[in-house]
Amino acid sequence: MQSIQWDDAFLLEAQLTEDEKLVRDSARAYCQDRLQPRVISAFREERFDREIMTEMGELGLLGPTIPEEYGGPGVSHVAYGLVAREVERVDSGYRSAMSVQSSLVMHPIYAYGSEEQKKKWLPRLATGELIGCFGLTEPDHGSDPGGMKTRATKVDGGYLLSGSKMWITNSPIADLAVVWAKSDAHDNKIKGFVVERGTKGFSTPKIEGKLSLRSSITGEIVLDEAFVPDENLLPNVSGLGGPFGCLNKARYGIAWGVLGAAEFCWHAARQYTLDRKQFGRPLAQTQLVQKKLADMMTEITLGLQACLRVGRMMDDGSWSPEAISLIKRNNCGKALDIARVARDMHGGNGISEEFQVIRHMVNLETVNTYEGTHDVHALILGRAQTGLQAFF
Ligand code: TGC
Ligand code: FAD
Repeated sequence: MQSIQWDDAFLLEAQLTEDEKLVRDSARAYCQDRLQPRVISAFREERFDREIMTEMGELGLLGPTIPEEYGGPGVSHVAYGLVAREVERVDSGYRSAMSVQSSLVMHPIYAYGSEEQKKKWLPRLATGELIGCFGLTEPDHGSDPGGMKTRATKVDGGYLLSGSKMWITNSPIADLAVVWAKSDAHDNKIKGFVVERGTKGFSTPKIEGKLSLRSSITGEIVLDEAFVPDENLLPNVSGLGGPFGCLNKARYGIAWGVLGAAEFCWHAARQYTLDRKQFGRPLAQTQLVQKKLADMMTEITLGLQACLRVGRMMDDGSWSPEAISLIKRNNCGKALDIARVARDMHGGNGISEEFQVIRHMVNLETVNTYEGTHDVHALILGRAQTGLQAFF
């Protein structure tokens, strides 16, 4: 028997390999030393600093699971999750930039691209020299991407892409966009295209005025007969399984990431209530506060253990998309609840940028929505156990 380690009750640390701990430690040092000092002003000014991508690239944080021959470090899915947790401990917006590049841009090029495409783009995406974005959602098709209107019309030597994508992380600063469109040359099936900056008819207006995820840049993708050459079609995938294959990876990273944000809020609430006295004693010495701290400790401990389990399943090939939906949904919902309660436990200070919990709280509203809303993942889990489709 041992006495409990309050911030690691199930000894997650002891379940990691030495390599995973090394990756995590280097990510943690970078995030605390370089990202944390920037984030309050970045959020206030709605600013994403472009150099963050090259800094992350130098440390091997972009495309962590991509093999070395294509410029990635080729580490485990668990290591990738640990990186997401450290980045999101600082801010969900920075984790967004990292996970879009890794899971939604590098992964599809790696998994569905030709050898030439992998060699051409992956090493430069891994260093952060190139930034990518992922265009699936449209103004009228969010939870139901299968209804997308964006079309690829076959012409001599390539395709003309027309349509628009909405709410696209990184699009205003992206050098290339992985765009999903229905192709007339492929029985109207969904195909993936890499659209390069500078293409005529391709523009990426910024979406202004977000009150959540303000340290991440978000935009549209507008395609007005944008010509994409044949060699930019991702040849090895067709149908919705293409984008969903990428979402599996990104949703998995998010499940770890949000617990980093939740841990920040939990630790902040614990310290604040230890320090703050009302009615002559620390707030932490009241039953209501201890119950809240106990709930935070429980949900975070359980959530991390679930992430580790699914990460090991991804590494040994026994995972399922529904297992990822389960942790994405659970951990986002729990992290959002924890952030809201931590905000409350800070009293008036809880609304100040200085204490940071409200920034995590409003960020987590987005994370609970993107990559499949909380309720859409419930429908995925409902279908998995009943065999009945309840989306429509
Ligand atoms: P459904 O009939 O379920 O499936 C159609 C085809 O897709 C395949 N599939 C999957 N394949 C791999 N992994 C998965 N997770 C898959 N889910 C489905 C499926 O096998 C089928 O293949 P085939 O060959 O038989 O055709 O499709 P549906 O139209 O009924 O879909 C329903 C639903 C709700 C599950 C789905 O559309 C959904 O998940 N909606 C949520 C949309 C979403 O997550 N969008 C994310 C946009 S990207 C984003 O938010 C990035 S934010 C990034 C950041 O900043 O961090
Ligand atoms: P809707 O689908 O209109 O949903 C609205 C509400 O209806 C939700 O509560 C939902 O749960 C509910 N609902 C929907 N269908 C059902 C149903 N059948 N039954 C019951 N309830 C239902 N997309 C990308 O492609 N790339 C990106 O990089 C990207 N980045 C994003 C960044 C930000 C900051 C944000 C906010 C979004 C981003 N998205 C991105 C889009 C995101 O994935 C979508 O917002 C999300 O999938 C939900 O789609 P929607 O906004 O159209 O909402």
